[in-house]
Amino acid sequence: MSTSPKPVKKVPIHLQSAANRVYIKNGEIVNHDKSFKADVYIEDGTIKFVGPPSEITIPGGVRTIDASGLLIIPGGIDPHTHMQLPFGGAVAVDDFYHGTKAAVAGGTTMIIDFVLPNKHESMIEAYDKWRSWADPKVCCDYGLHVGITWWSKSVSEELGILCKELGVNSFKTFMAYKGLYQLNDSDLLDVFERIRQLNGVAMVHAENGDIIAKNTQRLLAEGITGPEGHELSRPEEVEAEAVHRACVLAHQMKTPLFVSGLTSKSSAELVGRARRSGYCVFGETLASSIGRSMSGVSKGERIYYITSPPIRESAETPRQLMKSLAYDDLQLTGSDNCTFNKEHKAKGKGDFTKIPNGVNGVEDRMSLVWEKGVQAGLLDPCRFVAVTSTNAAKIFNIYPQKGRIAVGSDADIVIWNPNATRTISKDTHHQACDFNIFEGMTVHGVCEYVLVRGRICAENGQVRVAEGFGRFIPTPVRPPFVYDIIEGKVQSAVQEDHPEERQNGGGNSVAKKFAELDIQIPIQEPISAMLAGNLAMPAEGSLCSTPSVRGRVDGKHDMQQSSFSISEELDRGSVRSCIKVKNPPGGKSSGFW
Ligand code: URQ
Ligand code: ZN
Repeated sequence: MSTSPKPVKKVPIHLQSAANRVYIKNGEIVNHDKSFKADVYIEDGTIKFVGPPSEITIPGGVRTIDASGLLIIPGGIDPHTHMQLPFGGAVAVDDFYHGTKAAVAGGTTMIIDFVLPNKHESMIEAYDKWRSWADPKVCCDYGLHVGITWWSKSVSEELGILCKELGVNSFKTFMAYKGLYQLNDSDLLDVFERIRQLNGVAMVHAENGDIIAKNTQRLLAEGITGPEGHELSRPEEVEAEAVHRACVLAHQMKTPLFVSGLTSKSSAELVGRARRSGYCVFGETLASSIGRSMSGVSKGERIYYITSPPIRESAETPRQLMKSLAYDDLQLTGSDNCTFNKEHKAKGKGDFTKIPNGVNGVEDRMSLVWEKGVQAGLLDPCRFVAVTSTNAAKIFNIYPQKGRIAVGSDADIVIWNPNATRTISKDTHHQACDFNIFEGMTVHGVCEYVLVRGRICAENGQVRVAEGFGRFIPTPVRPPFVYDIIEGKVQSAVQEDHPEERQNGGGNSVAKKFAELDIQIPIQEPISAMLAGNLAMPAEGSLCSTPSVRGRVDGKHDMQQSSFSISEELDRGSVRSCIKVKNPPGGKSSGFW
């Protein structure tokens, strides 16, 4: 019997002062629905004040950041990452530490990763495994989607536990990866039906896996074994067919659907058409697809760009997808960050089916969307915030805790320099992989500061993160921005119907009932407009074309008062707040730790 004391588990101690007080002045705040000049005061990881400097008195010892000429935006939310994923006979090299450090360096302050159980593995055991990987390592907050890689009564029961007890509201299905993750239509219908029953969000990787398998067999038999075989096996129409089918299956089950990783104009247009037909569907595209195409990539280099769905050949595709984001055919951007080193990719030399799928994107997503969207004149800054942060927060039901600069929201904040540029390179990126698919690209949009729950983690090019500082963020079921429409509580104006139909409830049966009873349903602007903030005329002097003025913080705030209390509702157009600040525990803070 050992007598030596059991080693005490080393828990990282985060050197945070009790106050964590930061004041950001002279900046332009950009939310998804408006932009305006205001100062921001942060304490203990939460935004406590947003307003003019005349309305707040700052005590000494608070770290002050001058954001003159800079934008203050919500930290990016990347809803699609695969850190340290075991896949294709390798393990993705960006683990939850390097991957989230890179995320923070690029202005993303929350990721939503994927639990991908093996077939016949318990969903909950897989969830526990992912939690054990992520919790000790993440440098920023994170959430989890769970992949439904097989289906049975037991899986259906586990979905209920994941929703009710484990903070999961979104479940990924695959129409590709035959034999590994792929489900058939019958199982997809059962899965979507169960997700609807739980008020969750269904997600789909939409490529027709049967066509891919057939094409792959033929290509290999014809001796086409190089990386070019990857895209040849899954051309755009193989994605578009699955996108359409997924939308119909989900619509028939009345289940909200998130189509992840769209890579082509044809697929984006299908999602836009489904939305205008009243389907509750959201489309995501990726940093890799809006950042570049395969045009001009040499045969020998192609092996490093293999991801699924593939980066498309046409040089037109990135701009077409960015326009889809601008038109609101697509609602958000992810990275699908799943990185392998060159040696791993080389395993597929001579057989493209052996190349582990996945590329980088988590660090460069924000700058790429700014460069290809705002700098290119296709997005305004508000829409940039919508598609890189807010829409993900709303769809996965963590808004406005995340995805907004507002009193009461988490202080996940990026101070963004829209005019600065940086050149992307493996030599300077913070990712663990030994190459970067955007190598040599110069992009506008640079983070001058990144705050993760009030902690300054990136400052003028220096990244100082704390391993394990991030938290798991539960994503509750029934996101109102999704389910209010599904349940007919509001009628979405994006749905094309005739004006008279619209008066008596349009195509919506609940709305029809209300019409018979002469109950007026508030005609709510389309979910996408709400998500994107395209609700009202531009506010005076706004940077964005589609803001709506939602009221402002009122009342004088003297920071020297006895105790800090906030009586302000989270930013729902709230106007009143009363803010008094005590001196930090133990007297004045000695400065920002
Ligand atoms: O398909 C996915 O999303 C996972 C398995 C990562 N691999 C990829 O090619 N994107
Ligand atoms: Zn993925």
